[in-house]
Amino acid sequence: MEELLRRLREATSVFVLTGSGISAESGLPTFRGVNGLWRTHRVEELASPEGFARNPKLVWTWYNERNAAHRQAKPNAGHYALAELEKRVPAFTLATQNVDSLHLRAGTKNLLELHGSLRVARCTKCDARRSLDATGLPVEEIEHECGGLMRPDIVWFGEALPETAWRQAAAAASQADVVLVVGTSAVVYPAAALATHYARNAYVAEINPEETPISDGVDCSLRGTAGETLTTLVERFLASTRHKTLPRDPKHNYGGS
Ligand code: BV8
Repeated sequence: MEELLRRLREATSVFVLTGSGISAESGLPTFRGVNGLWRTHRVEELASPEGFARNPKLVWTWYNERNAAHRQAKPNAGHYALAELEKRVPAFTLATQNVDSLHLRAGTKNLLELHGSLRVARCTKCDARRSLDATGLPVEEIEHECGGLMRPDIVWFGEALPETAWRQAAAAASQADVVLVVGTSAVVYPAAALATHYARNAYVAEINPEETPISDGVDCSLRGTAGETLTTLVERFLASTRHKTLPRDPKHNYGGS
């Protein structure tokens, strides 16, 4: 961690990519873990346009359950550590693959939701949008008045990522001095490329209790949970930079919410 701390102290721009592992300590299941969603559900049928077309009610039942769990869950120390780090570096971008809104609730400002969120439903035909609360979308309201179907505003397999979010994430990863890759199996593209191809000019640190396909290629692998490891990292970073005032560097900020 010493070298990572040194790099963070010198960094002008930090980019972070997170996956479902950062929300595990908030009680939300990951995809590939032991009780992962892809063990307990036929995800190909649920998280795909084909699955939705085949059985929209079943897909909404699953997403309404996940949405309710997201609203019940609270951001954990890992989410809060990243929100704190953002305030202490000149430029910071966090791209998440998660749709649980926990980074937003933890206070992260420059957030790119690469795979969308469960805060909104949108019509497949006229693109009408509707905010979702904890109850999600009642299955009797899936049909939209225009004849289209209301679907979750998230990215399914085979679908393109939101163009602006992707472009900003790729730019931020390419310009970053330090890249943190937290709680992702790094197997889903193009998001995983942010931690490898786009991060090739950066010092890359992975935070994950397990090895992943990118572990051999990163500069630093911190084998631990996001909550514990990020808390230690940010606490030590703050202690070593308490005297430092931070020039905000607007040119490095890549838009985002
Ligand atoms: C697309 C939203 C094309 C829905 C999700 C090469 C290039 C481009 C595409 C492809 C390619 N090869 C294959 C593809 C297609 C595909 C893909 O990547 N397939 C994979 C399976 C091979 N990609 C796509 O389809 C993408 N779209 O390519 O479109 C296109 C282009 C232009 C025009 C039209 C089309 C879209 C992919 C998005 C799919 N949507 N989610 C929903 O949530 O329901 S994917 C979903 O799984 C997540 O969003 C995430 O992205 C992905 C991986 O999950 P992780 O978050 O990493 O979770 P996982 O369980 O796998 O791992 C958890 C990790 O946490 C583990 O490592 C574990 O050790 C760790 N962990 C556990 N506890 C902790 C912890 N870490 C820290 N602390 C802890 N406590």
